[in-house]
Amino acid sequence: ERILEEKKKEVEQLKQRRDAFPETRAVRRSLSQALKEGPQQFGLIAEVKKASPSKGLIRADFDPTAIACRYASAGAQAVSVLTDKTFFQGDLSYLTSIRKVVDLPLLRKDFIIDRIQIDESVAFGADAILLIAAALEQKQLTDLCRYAQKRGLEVLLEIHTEEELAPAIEAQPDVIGINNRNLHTFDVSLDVTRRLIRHIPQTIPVVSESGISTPEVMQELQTLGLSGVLVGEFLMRQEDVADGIHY
Ligand code: IGP
Repeated sequence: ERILEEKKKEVEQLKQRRDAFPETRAVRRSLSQALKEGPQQFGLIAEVKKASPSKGLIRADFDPTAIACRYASAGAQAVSVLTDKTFFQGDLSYLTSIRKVVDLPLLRKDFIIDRIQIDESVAFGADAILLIAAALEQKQLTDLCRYAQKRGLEVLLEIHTEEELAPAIEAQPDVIGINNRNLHTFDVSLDVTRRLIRHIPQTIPVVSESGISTPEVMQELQTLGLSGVLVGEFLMRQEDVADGIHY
């Protein structure tokens, strides 16, 4: 709730300052396609994440472009970039600087509640955005999803409960993310993925997010029919982030 309050203020400021965002490149990388390019069609979205509300500072020696390069050379299929400043110590400029050195699809990880943030994501070079079912009403969810797709971005729609399943499928995102972390309590359990995956049509690619670190878990998730995983903290805690990536 605190994060969303802060986002509303940011959006208001953004609307004040608005001098149309410059048009950027037309060619975008597809996140959903990239997932299929992983070994056995199981993809890794590697996250650039300096800090979080649940863990505080995760990595002191933090160089976003160097980290993204290591992810790319170690074989990740996509890079997730935290752009929220206040709670995750991220920055929108990381998208632009990573774009210059890495050719993988870039997912903008933030709390998107307004179309203007989608225009901003396009301008800063994102290929995909995150939408969080728990943060949006059904109408908003569907509207933001359509709008992003119209602007050429893919949408990764994140869910955490059974109740969020139907609205999420209704919105027709490109990828569904099952977040193992409860955003209110910060509890993490892989059971969330084990439970929810059974109810999602096989035509939609699904990734499991949060708290993933071992090859055994990756193997299990693949057996359950997931298309990939999104991993942040575990990779960010390796001295060389590439050391965390092994198939
Ligand atoms: C990554 P982890 O436990 O591997 O660092 O988790 C990712 O799932 C997490 O950063 C995340 C997130 C979010 C961050 C999932 N949903 C929404 C910000 C906003």
